[in-house]
Amino acid sequence: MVLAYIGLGSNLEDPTGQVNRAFLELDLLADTRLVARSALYRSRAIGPEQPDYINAVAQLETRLAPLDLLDALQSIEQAHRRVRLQHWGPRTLDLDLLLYGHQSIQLPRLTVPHPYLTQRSFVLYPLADIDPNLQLPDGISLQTLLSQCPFEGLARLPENR
Ligand code: A4P
Ligand code: MG
Repeated sequence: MVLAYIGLGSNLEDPTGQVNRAFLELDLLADTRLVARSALYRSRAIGPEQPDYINAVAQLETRLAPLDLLDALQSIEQAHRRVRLQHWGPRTLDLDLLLYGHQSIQLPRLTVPHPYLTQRSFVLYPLADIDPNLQLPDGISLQTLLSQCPFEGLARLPENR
């Protein structure tokens, strides 16, 4: 069993509903259990001009190998009828594999930790909801990353929305 963290993001077609459904779908994956979920955050989009995102993080316990987990995440994205039109463009659902245990993975299809994790407030603050004492595979602590990453552009939504 490995603990994995998934970043969820949506900015089209009822983003809050997309993200809440994705949490349920993650829990239903084979050999996988949703252990914890962060609050939902509204965040200003990075990239081209587009609507605000709803972002969150899920903590999973899984027996799936990293590439099998990536396949599973992409099949959930497909089920949300995501269309890839533009790099960093708007999307109904984006699922990023942020962390997979303490492993560093460099494969053509998969880089873990996720390359932008360390700079993105909409990933770091939700991660801290789940485990404020988290450490990355290279030994850097989440608290250090948070101290370098302003909360700017982010709003934590009240529960049950
Ligand atoms: N891939 C490699 N490593 C990973 C990983 N750790 N997790 C590959 C997931 N996928 C990974 O991804 C392209 C390819 O990356 C996949 O086929 C997979 O093999 P994609 O999701 O098709 O493309 P993308 O999402 O457009 O590009 P990218 O670089 O993944 O963008 P991001 O980093 O996901 O950024 N602003 C706000 N406020 N909130 C957001 O959530 N998201 C984005 C997208 C831009 N701006 C945002 C947000
Ligand atoms: Mg992505």
